[in-house]
Amino acid sequence: MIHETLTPFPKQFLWGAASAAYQVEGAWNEDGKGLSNWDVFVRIPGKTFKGTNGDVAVDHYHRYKEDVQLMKEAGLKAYRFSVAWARIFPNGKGEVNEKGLQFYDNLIDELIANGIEPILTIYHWDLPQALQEEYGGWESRQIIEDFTNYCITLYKRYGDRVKYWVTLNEQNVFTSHGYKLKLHPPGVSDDRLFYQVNHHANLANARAIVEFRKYVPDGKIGPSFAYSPAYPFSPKPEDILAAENAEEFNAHWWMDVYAWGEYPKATWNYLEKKGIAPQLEPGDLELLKAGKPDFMGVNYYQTTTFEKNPLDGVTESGHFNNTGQKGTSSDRGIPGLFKTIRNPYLETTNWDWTIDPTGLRIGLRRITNRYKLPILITENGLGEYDKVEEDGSINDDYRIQYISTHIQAIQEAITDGVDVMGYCIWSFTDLLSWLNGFQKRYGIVYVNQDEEGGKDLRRMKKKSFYWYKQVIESNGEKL
Ligand code: BGP
Repeated sequence: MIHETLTPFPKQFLWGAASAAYQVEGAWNEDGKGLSNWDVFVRIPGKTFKGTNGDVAVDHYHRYKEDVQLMKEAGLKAYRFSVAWARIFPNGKGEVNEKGLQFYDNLIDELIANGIEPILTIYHWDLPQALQEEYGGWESRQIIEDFTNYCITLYKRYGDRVKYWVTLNEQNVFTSHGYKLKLHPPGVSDDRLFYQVNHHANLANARAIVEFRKYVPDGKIGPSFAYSPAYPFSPKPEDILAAENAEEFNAHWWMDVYAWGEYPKATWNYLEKKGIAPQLEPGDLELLKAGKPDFMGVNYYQTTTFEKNPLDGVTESGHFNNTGQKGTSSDRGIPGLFKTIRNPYLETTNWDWTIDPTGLRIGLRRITNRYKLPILITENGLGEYDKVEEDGSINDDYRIQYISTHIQAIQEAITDGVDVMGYCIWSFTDLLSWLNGFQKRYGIVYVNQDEEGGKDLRRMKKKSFYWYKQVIESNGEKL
């Protein structure tokens, strides 16, 4: 559809920015915080780019007031942040740490005092290490009880002020990277366990939503899904089928459960035949159906293109580009289902992520047609190298180009009829990229921090900061 005129963004549109506790806070062992799985994982040699960790990150824990002032200056309507579970429960359960609760009280109050709507992510990957050690974290159904208790603690404490909540950030990423690809903690590769862990996360997500209704009846809650819409490489039916396989395996496998409480059929049958389908217990499917979200949270960065993969074809053990050397990532796939292939029509970043604003529109429409839920875009942005000029300016026109074309695609989707509640750029300040150190920058505010550390961490507004401010002021009219 090519529209002659575009529908304006809704008046209440949440123009925002997002972050995650481990990537910004630092203060990894302060004020009673317990260890998280990431605090431990990053210390294993070779796991992250140049061995970077979030011990200091960008020191948001101590500089949150300054950061919120910058958000106010940019005119942000919303700020999505995550709570570090191990700050609230240093051992994941049991005794609560009042100082941890207090930190987020302060942050939330500061945001509200400055006219910024808080969007709270309950879990953005930093699991209390104590739970990993006690029962394998997500590997055990015990996690459901402890996660629910953690959620209720947050609902009771912040539910009066926080109205937008995200349950799990990118469940598809933390389970697959943790239990298939060995890239995230606990660094395991075990297909059966991966599907079981993911099932526990689904149950925890549903329970969190069911409990939410009791404590924050006027709030809205949903998961954040990392959605990379699948394209077929060619019009060959076998490539179309490969893309359908990928869409079901990589997207419906999660979003169908969130929205309908059902696992998609072909994937389920495939896994059952292989003996790796998750084990269900009585009551599981009822719980999944009961935990209906208010919106689908979407983290969108790129699309992926697929072609047929024979039974003796490529596997998932390809090379990932975590160095920023363009062209170093390799294709991956599941034999008999699909394999990735470079899309000749799309530019890529230095980290080999495709740049595809139309893919966002396509993804938003697919979600709308399939699930009929409103969508909150919980992340979208460009990770690139930035250069500070001699006069201190940072001219990140490439980031402006990326974000503006994606916002335009959102407006087109809105004109198509998609209900988009808001849009969070990833990220506000620069921050630690989990595996890519500090050189892969996302912020509209530069932070003087690098892999060597010891910098003064000062904040500097990039060109994109001023640009985004004007986008917000004009409610998306001035791109
Ligand atoms: C998402 C995560 C974020 C963030 C972003 C950018 O998957 O939710 O936490 O890191 O991707 O990814 P990266 O830092 O790997 O470039």
